[in-house]
Amino acid sequence: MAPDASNRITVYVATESPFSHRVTYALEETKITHDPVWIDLFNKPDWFRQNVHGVMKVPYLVHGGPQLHEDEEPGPGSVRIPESLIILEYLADVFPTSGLLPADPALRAKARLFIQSVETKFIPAFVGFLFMGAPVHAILGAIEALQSFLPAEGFVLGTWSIADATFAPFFLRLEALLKNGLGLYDESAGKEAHAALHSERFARIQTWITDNLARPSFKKTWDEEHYIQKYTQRLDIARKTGTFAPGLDIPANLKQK
Ligand SMILES: N[C@@H](CCC(=O)N[C@@H](CS)C(=O)NCC(=O)O)C(=O)O
Repeated sequence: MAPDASNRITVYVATESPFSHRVTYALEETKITHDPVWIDLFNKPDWFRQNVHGVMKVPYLVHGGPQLHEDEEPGPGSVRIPESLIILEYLADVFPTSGLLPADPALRAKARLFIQSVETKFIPAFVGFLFMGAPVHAILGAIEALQSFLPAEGFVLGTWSIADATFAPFFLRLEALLKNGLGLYDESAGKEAHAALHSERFARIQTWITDNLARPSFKKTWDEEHYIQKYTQRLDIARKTGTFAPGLDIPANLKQK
């Protein structure tokens, strides 16, 4: 799906960022032509703050105008959108036949309920478990709640939609971190979480993630080895500075873990 030369889509994204991955996965899935600009989160360029997005967070979408050089300021007529979920909904609105969201209002409502559960239950539990010493049952409970949305087979709505794109990047990152023992949780809690996720209790979510991984769009946008390398780097910095990301300070007693 190609926008004309004067109506480009630019996405500012970072390879390791699960929020960015939501957007790159969805864009690849629909084959909407887009120009990615890769931001190094360890060394955010000044032009990103000055010319593009003062808040300096990714993902960030610019729609409209000609193709941008990476440090160029978007033109005044372009649409500029932060926040991964708002970007996904915007793309679904602008490209209604792209398969991002079905037309059926009941299915759209189900997608939004799933997304709300990802945002309000899973993400706080994910951050709590990985960085704050929260108990393992909270994250497992949040994943179980998401699993309960899944039909007997296929994706959240049966066919693939942005609902799947909101959660798969996080679930795979969690699996990769647990497998590698990375995070500020106790070793025993990590092993418990990993074993539980591979038990019968989570069999359905495992087939769902396998189905996501099998999609060319997901394969193209996910590099586990690269993610682990970036995450290890970030964890080292967090242990030294006490901050994992802007607004995410880690408790002093967990820094040695
Ligand atoms: N709620 C935002 C969260 C975006 C976010 O926190 N992005 C992180 C990367 S995963 C970021 O840009 N952090 C800035 C930094 O690490 O300096 C969304 O859904 O897009």
